[in-house]
Amino acid sequence: MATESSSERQHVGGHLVARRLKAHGVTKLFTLSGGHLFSIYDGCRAEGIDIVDVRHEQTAAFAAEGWAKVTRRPGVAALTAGPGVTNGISAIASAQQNHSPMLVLGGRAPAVRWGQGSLQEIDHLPFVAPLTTLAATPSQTSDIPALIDAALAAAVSPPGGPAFLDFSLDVVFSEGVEEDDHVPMPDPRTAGPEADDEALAAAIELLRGARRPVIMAGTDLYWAHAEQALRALAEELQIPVFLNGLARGCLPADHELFFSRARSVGLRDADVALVIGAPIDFRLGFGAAFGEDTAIVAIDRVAPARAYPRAVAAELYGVVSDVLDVLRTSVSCVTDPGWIVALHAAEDSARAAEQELLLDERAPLHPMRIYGELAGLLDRNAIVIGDGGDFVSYAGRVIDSYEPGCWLDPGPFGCLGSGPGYALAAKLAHPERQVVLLLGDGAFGFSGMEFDSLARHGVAVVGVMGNNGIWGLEKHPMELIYGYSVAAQLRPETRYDLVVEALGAHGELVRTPAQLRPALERAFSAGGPALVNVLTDPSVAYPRRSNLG
Ligand SMILES: Cc1ncc(C[n+]2csc(CCOP(=O)(O)OP(=O)(O)O)c2C)c(N)n1
Repeated sequence: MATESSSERQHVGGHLVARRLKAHGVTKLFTLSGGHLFSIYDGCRAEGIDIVDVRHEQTAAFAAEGWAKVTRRPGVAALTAGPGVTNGISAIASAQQNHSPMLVLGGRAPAVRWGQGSLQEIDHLPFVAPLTTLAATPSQTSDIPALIDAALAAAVSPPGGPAFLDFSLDVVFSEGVEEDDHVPMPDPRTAGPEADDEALAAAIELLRGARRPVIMAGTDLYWAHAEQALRALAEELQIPVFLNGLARGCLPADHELFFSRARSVGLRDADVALVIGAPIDFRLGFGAAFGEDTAIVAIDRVAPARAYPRAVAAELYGVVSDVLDVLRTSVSCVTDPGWIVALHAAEDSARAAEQELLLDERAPLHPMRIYGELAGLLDRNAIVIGDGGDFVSYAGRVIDSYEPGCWLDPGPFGCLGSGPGYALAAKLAHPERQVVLLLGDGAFGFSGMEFDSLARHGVAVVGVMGNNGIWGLEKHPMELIYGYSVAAQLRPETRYDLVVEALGAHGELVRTPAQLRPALERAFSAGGPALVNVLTDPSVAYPRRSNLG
């Protein structure tokens, strides 16, 4: 039997990085250039990992997160030492809150001169560690392969999140030995503890007595690949389903048990709520979205990092689909058929009430009119990404998802500027699918330069902008509270369509509803990235109850 000699197992650090990434199935590295990273680039080139370079490190890191969101496999970004890593911090924080598995590779000033003031020298670990599942600096080149294994394992192990490794210049440019084969990543479907038997029994008891049960499922259901178990549970026990975060699409929007507009009444009037993989945070009114008497059964992959803001009747942490299967097979349907009928009535009347705005004829346009038109052009598996304020809130309300991983918003961290990175990664991961990027004109300012990246890499994302000339989600609430607003104005009618044309993309300006559909159609058939700049009515304020608290 042939064995490798130690010289064959000897590689430059950057090649050790790339070889290990490749062994784990990584195909793309999102990055922005920096000399500290050259050895990693050289390794990626040798291993056939595509290097996708962007115009701001924040985008590279958001692209890595976006890759994770649409593939459920870790995305990888490489950020140069110092400012490259600090520029990526918002995306790392976002991935932490979304439990998105990703690996951030940092450059790092040379170890041999540490503390002497090298270019871009800063110790990343103290500020990255609180945001990551693992943060480390290999002290020797030969440590690299095992650390890549450990970092990817930490990224995908429940609850999941970003992992970080940085590579001192001298370590990553030196040679080291690749000792062993890689350790495979844990399977996200089966990783996790065993749910507690007593808690399971309590949950079964509650469900047996439920007449008006609901399921409220969120992002961790998606990461746990539990959409089939969710569907089976809902169908067999006739439980209405509400979805948020990345769970949107885990039950198709046209399923008879899927509800969205009926959410307030559904959660408020439920006697038992199975809260599956969804944090009880501001999106659920810190628990107040449920009725005072609603018994909450919390189900997730692992216990949450935060204490629950209200009492929870049972907590089940483990392999989510196994837990759901046990509940399904232990309880027979007792749902009051009138409960489903009542929710359908609430859903249907809310949908009917939306029709007027979806067909609104005003110019500049009502944002809802844009979604009314867009809905007719979207494929069932289109990936829709939201990056903005009020414009995206409207989309969140009316855009329906039919498959998992088809709706991407920043999540609870709410970072504007995430959209172009998400969109770049989504289209690279799924070139055959429509990828639509919904942008506020304010949001565009954070990473609009990425239309250059989309054009350079030939990535046909269709951007649709709600251009109201203001920071709408801030201006309207401030005026409501203070009677005036500051720092809320943008330039009216800015020609962002011409900006993207200058960057090599296709641009469209839409002033009237009649211009919208032809412009969208041209954008979808442009064969490259496009932006439809729709002038929208700045007097429209999204009807929200609260903003911050
Ligand atoms: C990085 C970042 N900065 C600031 C905010 C606060 N913020 C939330 S929404 C919003 C306004 C967004 O304006 P725009 O994208 O034009 O959308 P609109 O609300 O006008 O539809 C702002 C400033 C944020 N969430 N993230």
